Amino acid sequence: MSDVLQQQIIVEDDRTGTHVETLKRAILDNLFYIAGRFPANATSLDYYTALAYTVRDRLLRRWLETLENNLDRDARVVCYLSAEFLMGPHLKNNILNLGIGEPLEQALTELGLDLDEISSQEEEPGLGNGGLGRLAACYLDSLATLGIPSVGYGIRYEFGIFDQEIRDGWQVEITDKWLRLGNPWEIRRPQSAVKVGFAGHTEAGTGVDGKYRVRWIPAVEIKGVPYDTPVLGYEGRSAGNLRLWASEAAESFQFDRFNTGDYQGAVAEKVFSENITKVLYPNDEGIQGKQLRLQQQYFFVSCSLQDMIRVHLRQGRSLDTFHQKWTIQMNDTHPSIAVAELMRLLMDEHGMGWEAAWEITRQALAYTNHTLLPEALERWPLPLFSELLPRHMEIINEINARFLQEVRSRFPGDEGLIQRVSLIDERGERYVQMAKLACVGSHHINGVAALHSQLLKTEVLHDFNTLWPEKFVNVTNGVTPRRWVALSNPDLTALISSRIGAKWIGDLERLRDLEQHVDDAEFRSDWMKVQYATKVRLAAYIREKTSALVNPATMFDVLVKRIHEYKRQHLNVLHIAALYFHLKRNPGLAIAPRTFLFGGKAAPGYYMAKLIIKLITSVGETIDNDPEVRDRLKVVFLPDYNVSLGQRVYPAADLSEQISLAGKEASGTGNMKFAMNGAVTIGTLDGANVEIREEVGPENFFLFGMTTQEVMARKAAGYSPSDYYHSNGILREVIDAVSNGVFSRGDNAMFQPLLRSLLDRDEYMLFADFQPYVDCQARVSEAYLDVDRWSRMSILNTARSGKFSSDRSIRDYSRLIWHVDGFKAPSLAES
Ligand code: F58
Repeated sequence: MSDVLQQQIIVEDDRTGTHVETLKRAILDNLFYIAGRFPANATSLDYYTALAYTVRDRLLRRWLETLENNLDRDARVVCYLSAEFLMGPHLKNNILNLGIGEPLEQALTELGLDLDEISSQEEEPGLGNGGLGRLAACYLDSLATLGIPSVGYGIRYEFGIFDQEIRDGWQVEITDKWLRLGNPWEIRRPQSAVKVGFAGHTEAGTGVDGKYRVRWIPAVEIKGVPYDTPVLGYEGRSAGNLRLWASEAAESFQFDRFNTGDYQGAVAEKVFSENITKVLYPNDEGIQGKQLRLQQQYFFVSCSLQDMIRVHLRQGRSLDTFHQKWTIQMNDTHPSIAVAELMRLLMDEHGMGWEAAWEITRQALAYTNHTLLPEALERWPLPLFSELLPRHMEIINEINARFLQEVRSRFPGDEGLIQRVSLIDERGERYVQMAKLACVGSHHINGVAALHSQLLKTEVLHDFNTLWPEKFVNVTNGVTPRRWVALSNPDLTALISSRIGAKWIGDLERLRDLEQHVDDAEFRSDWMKVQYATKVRLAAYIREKTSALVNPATMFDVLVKRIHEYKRQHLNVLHIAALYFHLKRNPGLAIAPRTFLFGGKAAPGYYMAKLIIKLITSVGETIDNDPEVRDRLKVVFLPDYNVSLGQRVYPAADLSEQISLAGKEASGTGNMKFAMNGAVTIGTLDGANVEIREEVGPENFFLFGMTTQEVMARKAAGYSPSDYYHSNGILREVIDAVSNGVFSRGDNAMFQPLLRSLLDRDEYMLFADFQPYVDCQARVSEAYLDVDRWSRMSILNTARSGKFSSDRSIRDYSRLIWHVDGFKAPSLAES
């Protein structure tokens, strides 16, 4: 055959083609037409914009095709209502899911560009605090991957979670301006805007049909404008939608007031409206919200429900079938006002009677609980609630009256029960209790790990379990292996795929096939080499960001998550201090040198958490200044822990610290990300640690600490932390050192609040778990010195982490709660 005939002629659309030449043309085209630049004077940011649009063009077709397809299939839609979606950077994730990594890298190389440099320009959308928001993002990935029609509904905060800087060892918060440079991934849909009311009063009367009707006349009305972000599934076969609402003024300002000289009054409504989605509350569990928080919650819930109803009616359906078409998952209680709002919309806006509306509401909604901390259960002072949402207050009172009536008839005379389950807390100042509202208004209630779901039934929601045991199910959390392994850890991904093929990325149970390679010395050695290389990369990053020098040959012992007393970062610090004194006394000791890495943000108003950060950095500084120990121990606090940093950290960890007090962490999801990447866990029997240990095997997990039962028993018997202080010399030495200013340049006042809380109360029982933790850490050190043993443990952690894919979680939700199934178009290669 002649050369001319052999040459394939490729005709591709510049917006969808994926061959190298087409991609190069598309990037340059977008650089010119979108970023408005010639290559000669384009910056990395310009190239980021050009590349982002090039990738976006390619996913829009799949996205719109999926939406069409869902319409044709008449499929049930999962609506995931969440006040937070912590999506992480989009660019590389979309490249991965589109499967265009190779031609794109080549195109960029030929253009003299570097993907890492370009993608580092992307500001990550930090629209969440931690685990709960990130879980929502993993679930959208899996819903799209499994081809389940889905919409993630949430809030388009103008300012997401603050950026964290560390100055003089303390956390400093910096405003997150993620939209500053634009956001190529979203599409504003002003034609789908809806109106949301606040405050005002209600009027009861008779509708045109002669039936009793209530009208709510809000004092203010604002506009919710949706912004859509396509969420592509793995292999690009289907996609979902993330629809985030931004608040705007219904009118830009009131001309009548403006004309009469009342300038401030004229714009007051605009300011009120725009404030609602201005900023994400950076609160951690337990810190109660303010009025604006309730406004945010109601705002996005109302927008989302109105959106569903509009689509439903536009498709020519009757609202009697609303629950058949839409299944709505409430991510914690933040969207639980949906119970009252759906009732209001069905009754007041669409003329339905109470019974029918209640039936539909209950069959449409389901509730996921994410916390066992009693202080974290949301409740709103009744006066605040009824002023802001007077109609919803009436509806909730009616729901409550009917509910309590039902309870009375089932459990006559049990007034204690009535008081405990009432939606309104009547002891002293009155509150609306949102978890109870969510329970009453939902067809299913789930916890997020087996232990957590069990404790919900026996403790936190015990009475509701007595009323409706059939409502309670468990869905153990999961994380997406696309972002958390394939994207974060490309070298490990390549190594795994070289042995067992690449199908595991879409079917994580297949990782089990790695087990048969665990006895292969060459494989183990390759595994450890990959691990070492990721540590070298993280060390370089740490050096660049903090100027700290980290030795990649040491064990990387990592604790990254929000800073909270129940998560016990300070227990880790106590161990480091104990090790420090131990090494000083025994300079010849043969222990594995360690680098302790910490990361996480403290809620700005949570003083104790901020003090814990200061303690970590202070111990780190003392060790750095001690030539006797600093080659064997190193402590680094990684500033600004977020999704991007997580992607660097999980792959580089040897040891994963999951050390919360048993019964406090609902699940944890970082624990899963570590295990998938081959880190071995040191942990308590808390949250999903229990299941991780079950899966990977007790011999591949370092367990310590009290069980939940032991915690309860010890509390009941009267826990006295000072007994431990007096009877344990190691603990006493550490506590005294902190107290005497050994780690704070002689300042013996700085850490007193923390020490007092430990010595007086120790709510999270660090002292009780201290010695078992120290002993367990000694076993870790010993195991780490045995490379053979450690590499086997590491491989088996990855091989047996299949259960923790969010694909499995979404299948569980689909089977147990949503009753939906997926449909996938042929893969891009097949179509
Ligand atoms: C977390 N909750 C749980 N809440 O603590 C964690 O165990 C679990 O794995 C995760 O949810 C996912 O199920 C959590 O992240 C928050 O961030 C709330 C945000 C809004 C204010 C209260 C805390």
